[in-house]
Amino acid sequence: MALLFLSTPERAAVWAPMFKEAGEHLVVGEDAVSDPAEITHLMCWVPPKDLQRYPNLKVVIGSGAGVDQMPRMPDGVALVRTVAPGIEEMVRDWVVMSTLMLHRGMPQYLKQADAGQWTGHDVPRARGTRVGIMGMGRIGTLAARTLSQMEFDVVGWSRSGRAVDDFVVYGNDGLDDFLALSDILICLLPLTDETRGILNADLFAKLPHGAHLVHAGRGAQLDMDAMKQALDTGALTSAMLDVTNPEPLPDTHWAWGDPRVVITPHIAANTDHAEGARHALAVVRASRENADLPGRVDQDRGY
Ligand code: NDP
Ligand code: OXD
Repeated sequence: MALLFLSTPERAAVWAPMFKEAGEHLVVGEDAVSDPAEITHLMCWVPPKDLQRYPNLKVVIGSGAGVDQMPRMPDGVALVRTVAPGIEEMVRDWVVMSTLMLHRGMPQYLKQADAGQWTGHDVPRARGTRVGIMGMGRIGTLAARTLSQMEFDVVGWSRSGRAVDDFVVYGNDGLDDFLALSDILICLLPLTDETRGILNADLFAKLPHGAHLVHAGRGAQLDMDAMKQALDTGALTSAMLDVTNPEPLPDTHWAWGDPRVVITPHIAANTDHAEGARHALAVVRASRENADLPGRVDQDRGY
């Protein structure tokens, strides 16, 4: 049983001693594979094309929380995403920062700062401001908890509508009701066939007029031109994007120069090397014991 590691040398330098200490076999890079039959696990962002080369491969571990870049695995090969508290806490922090920035009018103050303009505007309260979170999974739940502690009125939306703590969570058929309650809309959805392009003109029209958008899911969920139109009509007031469509965003793209839009280059989180290794070791142990694999992806659902 061995895990084939296809990632950066910096990450390998952390993983190798941890695997050694755990008594697990780590093979760094395909060139180091002496016997393809011993490879049972593979860790990568995107796998090599020829997975048939590894006849005993059981599990592919994606190095991030999202796995939309992964192809469908061959029969008998499970797909797992990295589940690490650091990723979830970092995205939560980015979402809370962005929500506060939009709520307190920071795009406008940044524009004023450029012009050296000292002008105050109304100061809104969190209490009474409604925040809607699309995707009440691991990260959405963390964000909901923190924002509700800050007195925002938080509601959620998910595929199942599954209850989370005391939050009202709408299911698929409650999307319109959920959107009507979202003064600030936060997207933390995985990218699947169902969520591709979901942030579009139709959706923006169903938000309270002048709503704000916080997007940390995946770029392909957002129709950037529809967002511009919504900003121009006032349907949207401002947006914070950690993910864009396309990615990277070309330097000539209109959104870079638009003071209503603040962009960060997909940096809400990264995977802490040691946490990633601990997760991979837990996956290796679970598969040896035929137990549930932590972070297992339902490949039919796509997340
Ligand atoms: P989870 O799998 O824990 O949660 C996903 C949530 O989305 C669930 O609540 C799920 O519903 C819901 N969902 C999925 N499909 C649909 C749909 N069609 N309609 C409505 N709801 C849906 O994922 P995480 O919280 O860990 O991560 C979410 C995403 O965040 C990742 O997939 C990734 O794209 C993004 N991400 C971005 C990062 C960044 O740096 N910007 C870093 C890390 C993650 P249900 O509860 O019913 O299953
Ligand atoms: C991830 C990401 O999915 O960085 O982990 O977006």
